[in-house]
Amino acid sequence: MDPLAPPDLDGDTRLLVLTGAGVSAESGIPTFRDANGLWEQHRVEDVASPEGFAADPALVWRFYSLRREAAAQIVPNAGHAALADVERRLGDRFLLATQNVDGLHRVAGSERLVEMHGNLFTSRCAGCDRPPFEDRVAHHGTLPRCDRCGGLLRPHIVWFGEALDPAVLARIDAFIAGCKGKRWIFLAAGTSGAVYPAAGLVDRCRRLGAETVLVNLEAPENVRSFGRVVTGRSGDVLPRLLR
Ligand code: BV8
Ligand code: ZN
Repeated sequence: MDPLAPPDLDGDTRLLVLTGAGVSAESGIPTFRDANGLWEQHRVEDVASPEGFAADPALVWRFYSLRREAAAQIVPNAGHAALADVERRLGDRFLLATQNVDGLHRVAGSERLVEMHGNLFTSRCAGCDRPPFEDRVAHHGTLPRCDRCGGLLRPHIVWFGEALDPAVLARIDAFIAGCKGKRWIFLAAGTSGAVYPAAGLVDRCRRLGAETVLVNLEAPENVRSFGRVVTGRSGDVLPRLLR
């Protein structure tokens, strides 16, 4: 069998996609857990947790400001484009849940998209409940403060130990509920399956009858949960698999 034979997406088949840092790696954004990944230079607890932010908000703002500046120079790759194309073909039979915070899926044209872990170019106030707002500024040195309450601004990112946005989880749950009794596929691309609740999606979808496909550079922690594994670079594999 052709390892890149496209899954049958005709008729009424639904497709739920989960992407991770490996999809953006092809655009030049470092992943988290690969060699010289982001977590090699920083302890997760120091830069991606509420405790870390409370202890040293300047360090956290430096970490996210550097990523904000780097991501602003990056363009989507063929993997992002392939996902935007298949969304146009499937319409409401498609949903993309990304763990990535770099915004590249939206730049590539994805609209049926939920950002599970937030967005690099959005900030919110840690001191009041003003709505999150677009913020492309790199805050080096000075700590940005809310012009309403004077509280500290923070990146609108889901840190470890923080709950995901209930609205995001509700959109994923609604899509999965809509697949009941239908033929559907869960496709994960470029993710190490290390972070929950995102990493738990494959088992949940498989138990509910989905075909499960993984596109990854190497076998991740939860590789055994997938019915089909296509090893390779997401920028090469996704355009061919989803053609
Ligand atoms: C929560 C923001 C509860 C930071 C991130 C069970 C249930 C619920 C929670 C937990 C649980 N068990 C443990 C927990 C706690 C924790 C967790 O999962 N810890 C892990 C480490 C064990 N989970 C949480 O804290 C979550 N919160 O559930 O809270 C709660 C409930 C109610 C009330 C209060 C609390 C929050 C998790 C979100 C954390 N934030 N991001 C930031 O981005 O700055 S997670 C972070 O890791 C990124 O978002 C990233 O997307 C994510 C996963 O990493 P990957 O995307 O997979 O990237 P990685 O580098 O790991 O892997 C890349 C893969 O790509 C590799 O496999 C590589 O081989 C491959 N690859 C590389 N290049 C390519 C490629 N593949 C293809 N092509 C290529 N070219
Ligand atoms: Zn405020």
